[in-house]
Amino acid sequence: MVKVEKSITASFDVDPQCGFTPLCPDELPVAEGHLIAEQLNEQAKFTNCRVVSKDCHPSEAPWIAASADQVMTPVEGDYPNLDIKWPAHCIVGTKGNSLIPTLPSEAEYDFVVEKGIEPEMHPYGACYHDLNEEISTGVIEWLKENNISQVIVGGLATDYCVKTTVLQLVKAGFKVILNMAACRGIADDSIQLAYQEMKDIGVTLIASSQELVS
Ligand code: VGL
Repeated sequence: MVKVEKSITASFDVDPQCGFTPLCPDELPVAEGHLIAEQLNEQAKFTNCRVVSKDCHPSEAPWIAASADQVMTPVEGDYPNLDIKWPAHCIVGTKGNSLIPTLPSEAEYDFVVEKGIEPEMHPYGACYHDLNEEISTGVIEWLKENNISQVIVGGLATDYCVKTTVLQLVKAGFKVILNMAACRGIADDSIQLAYQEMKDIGVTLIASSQELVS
């Protein structure tokens, strides 16, 4: 069991948006992505503080793949904050951008991170707007101001935005618990690598919120 002290712990929902679930099959659907909501709601019961990050993308950007065969190929041109191409997803004002319906409304969260609004930026982690991790989204500062030292993380996708956010939080000094039942990922091999990478830097991996005690 993993003991959690409510007053110093936050629950962090990484990109739990319809665009990463089978509810939006034309975006970036992660298998079973919509099923994470229940576990995110469970883990939040062990905290007084709930944070969410959202991909908020424009409809046109150099990283948007024009066809399926371009997905995950390198972005060409001088774009220091882009790496590979992805299908269009989580575009502001569309269903894909909205939170999975069984989660709280955005207004009910204590802090909301919006990232990826600029066409030439496509960050994965929720803590920085840029890949070099120089432009803060403000969430690390906010958590510290609120005396949070431990974070329980879940979200989409395990092998991209969740992993990157977890690494950023560890680097910033937080103790991180990853709730695996509250995550789903894109590819099995990269999910396993992500788990290993997180374990190696001291993240506590739990199978589900049932391993938490207050
Ligand atoms: C994500 C790939 C592309 C994620 C976002 O949220 O994990 N993955 N964009």
